[in-house]
Amino acid sequence: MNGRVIRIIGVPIDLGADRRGVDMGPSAMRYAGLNAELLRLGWKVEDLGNLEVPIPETREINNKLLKYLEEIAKVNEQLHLKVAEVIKEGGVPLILGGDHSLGIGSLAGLALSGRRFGLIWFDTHGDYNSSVTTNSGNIHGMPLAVANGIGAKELTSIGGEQKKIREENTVIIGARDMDPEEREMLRRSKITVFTMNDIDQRGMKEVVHEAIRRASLETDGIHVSFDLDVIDPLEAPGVGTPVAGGITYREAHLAMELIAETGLLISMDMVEVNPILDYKNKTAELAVGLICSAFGKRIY
Ligand code: Z70
Ligand code: MN
Ligand code: MN
Ligand code: MN
Repeated sequence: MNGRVIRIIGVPIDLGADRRGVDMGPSAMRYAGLNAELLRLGWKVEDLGNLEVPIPETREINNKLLKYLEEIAKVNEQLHLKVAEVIKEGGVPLILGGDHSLGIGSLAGLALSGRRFGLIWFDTHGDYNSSVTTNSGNIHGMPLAVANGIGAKELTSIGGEQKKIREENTVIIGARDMDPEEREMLRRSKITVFTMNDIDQRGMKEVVHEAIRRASLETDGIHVSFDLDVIDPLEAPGVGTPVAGGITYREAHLAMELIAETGLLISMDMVEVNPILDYKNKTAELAVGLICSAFGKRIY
């Protein structure tokens, strides 16, 4: 298609979530044929393998408001260096999760690379908690806040002290489950939140057009962070945190196709695939299909 190389980085982490299993997400997506599908689209593909991530059974929770903080910080330290390196070499990082705490490292890496990027965050959740607002202590509920400079210093300082995103260029799509104080924090920010209500009222096409417009204002690329739990659990049962009333298979593909058409996609996270809860790898296959749509696959 364009001779550029997609570099796949697996992050088999589930320390950021309460439920085990999303650590197997990278394997499930590879097993679903990710690399071959991307090659078929004309991309060069280089799989960099998985980062080394400890399993919870070998660790202790030291802080109930920031569970596995040290471990998660360490993984994201590694991840952000890899992401920055791939971008500086002209490649496109594709980060496979794992829970969404890896968003801390991918955004820090993008920032470190020096690219001016916008962000479209597909998620049921706001992921805008901190130790002050969290009810769970799970760091996968915090990455967007961390990228915006809010939260534990061990996390916000990865890739430098500065904020990693610009609020004006940041858009959440598909929100339907936010904690009360998290919602207030988001409201006070300049981040745009398109909820399921917006999608119902305006349609996915219009919502994504508006998201692209905002993410591309004075930037030179868009990062997509895709939490599979944004999709309705009837169609994506294998996710870390299933919540009823999500976007459809078709809306999700449409969104990825509209983003592909812009030619602005510079990197992508695909997170929260949980093979334990999945049915015959259905959700991982959906994830691979969405990645392909985002990277230019057309029906006709
Ligand atoms: C909740 C929390 C979350 C993903 C769950 C949920 C956060 N707001 N994120 N699943 N991907 O625990 O902070
Ligand atoms: Mn949680
Ligand atoms: Mn998330
Ligand atoms: Mn989520």
